[in-house]
Amino acid sequence: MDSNDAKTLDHKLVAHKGFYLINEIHDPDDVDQICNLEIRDSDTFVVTYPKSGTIWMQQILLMLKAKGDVTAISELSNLSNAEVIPWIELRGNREAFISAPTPRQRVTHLQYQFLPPALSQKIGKVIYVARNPKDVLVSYFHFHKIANMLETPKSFEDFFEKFLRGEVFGSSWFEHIKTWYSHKDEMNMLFITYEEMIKDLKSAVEKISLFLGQKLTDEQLANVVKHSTFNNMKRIPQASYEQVPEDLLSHHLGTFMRKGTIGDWKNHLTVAQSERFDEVFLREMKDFPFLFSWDIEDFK
Ligand code: PPS
Repeated sequence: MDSNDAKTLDHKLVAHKGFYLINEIHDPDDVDQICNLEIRDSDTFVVTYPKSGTIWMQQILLMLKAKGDVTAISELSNLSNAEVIPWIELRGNREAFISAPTPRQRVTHLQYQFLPPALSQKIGKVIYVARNPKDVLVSYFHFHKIANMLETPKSFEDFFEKFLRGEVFGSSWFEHIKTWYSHKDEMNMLFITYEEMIKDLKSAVEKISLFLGQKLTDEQLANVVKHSTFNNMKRIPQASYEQVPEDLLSHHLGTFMRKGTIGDWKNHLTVAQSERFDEVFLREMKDFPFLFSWDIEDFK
């Protein structure tokens, strides 16, 4: 057995109520308690399927809160973005949420069923960030190569099949988006896409600030945009995840901030894989009232 096999055997997913969690960093009993949390109107949950723009949204929310003043996170704070806007499902984070000061902002990859039902009574806010699933698949494949809590993919082909079967943390991309979207009108939900953020970050940031009721001047909004671009985020260690300890992320094997674009799937999927993906997509998403962007050229 080589070291790669050992890693594959050691880091397994755990199926919990039809949803895959990561053994090492999630506790199913704790995750079950999340739905009992008391929600305030001022709470915001950013909901994403993995690799859809979570850390980008963390940065935008933090910059909005700081009214565009990047020194608030880059020089003054030694806390990473993940510590300021943490994942609610990580071990220990649920309890910290209870005593956290208002406004509480959290991110989550969980399915709808695990979140407090109060969200469906329009208490608190939800920002759902969606990304075209071919790019999610590719980003997730590369992330599996650097994330030590996840199985190292045997090959792209193998990961492709696992993703389509939903045998990854987050389970099925299709179920995740369809379930959350089906509850959209019951919630205070902003549904936004990674692609529209790429296309016009300024409009996206304005939309988010309006949704959160945060009033910023044009200059402050311009600064939020400036410090949330891919290239600028890369330079902020708190935002780019380069501070994550090496035992969790093998930084020498790749970066969290990898490509940050639309259509990288074209460099990975064969024509046959793309056609198979399209078949599944058409079957699964036929009633979904939304069109995705698959190519950066769509915006040129
Ligand atoms: S995770 O692990 O689920 O929290 O990952 P997540 O943050 O959801 O997604 C990571 C991908 O988002 C890209 N990213 C960005 N793209 C454009 N602009 C900005 N500012 C930005 N910040 C993060 C990141 O590069 C990952 O995508 P890929 O395709 O791998 O580059």
